[in-house]
Formats: sequence, C-alpha cells, structure tokens
Amino acid sequence: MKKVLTLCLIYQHPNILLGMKKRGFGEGRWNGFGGKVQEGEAIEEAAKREIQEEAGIMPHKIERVGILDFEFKGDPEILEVHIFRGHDFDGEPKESDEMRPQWFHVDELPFDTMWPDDKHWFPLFLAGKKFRGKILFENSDKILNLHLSEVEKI
Ligand code: N91
Repeated sequence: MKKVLTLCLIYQHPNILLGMKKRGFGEGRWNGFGGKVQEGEAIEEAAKREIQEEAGIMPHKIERVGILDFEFKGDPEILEVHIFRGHDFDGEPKESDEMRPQWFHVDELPFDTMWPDDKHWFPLFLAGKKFRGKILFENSDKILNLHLSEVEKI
C-alpha cells in the first residue's frame, strides 16, 4: 500500500519558511507544507494547493528535489513524500487552522522540534542537491533504519 504526499519548502537564502503543525499527524513539530495528493491531481499541483491552503501563499515556481519513502513499523502503508523547493510567491504567509508559519535562518533550524529525519536530508536540500531515501520509524520519534542518497535526476 502506498500513499503519495507532498512537502513544499520555501527557501530564500538564508531563510526558510516552516510551519508549526497545530493538529493531526506531526502536531507540535515544525514542518514544511503539504499533504495528500487527491485523485486525478498532478503531484506538483497538489504541492501548490497544499501550501496555499496551509500558509496562504502561492509559489510562482516549484521544483521537485527529493522523494522520501516513510514506513512506520507495524503499518503496511508506505508514505511516498515528494519534496519541492520554491523561492518566490504571491501573498503573505499567514496562520491557518493547520499551521503557524515562521521564517528561520538556516543556521538556526529548530531540529529538536522537527521530524528526526530532517537533520539528515536538510543539508542536501540546502545545498541544492536532489535526493531519494527510505526511512523506517518506530512510532514517530525513533528512526530504525535510514537510507539516503544524492541522485542526479528525480
Ligand atoms: O516537514 C518536514 C520539514 N519534514 C518532514 C519529515 C517527516 N518525516 C516523516 N514524516 C511523515 C515527515 C513529514 C515532514
């Protein structure tokens, strides 16, 4: 079983826009913006829709930079997360029911209150690399296995 999800990060060096997840999966963590791809929807369109819904902004152009497969021990479903980078956008980031957006300097990312895998792939993301990976979690706090590699093309 596989579920396709998006994750969009706006990166305007040296700052990156994250959102504090206010409810649901990942609550209490600083996240990128994203969610489920709907039936018949292109993945990139889903990424733009989700960031618009969650942060009130519409990126001009986004680029897919990574795909990560997440598995949670005991759950047969694989979450295939497509990670996008954006730069320019229309609108002003604003709080939604789901997220409270905030800019962070890349040297002060709040890894202690982010998903534990982020510290592994953010260096690739920030360096403009493309990557693929597979991460096995026990609950949502402990990584049991992590494979990550830089790729030429995604
Ligand atoms: O949102 C960000 C920046 N990272 C993120 C990491 C995750 N690891 C597992 N899941 C489900 C994640 C979602 C978002």
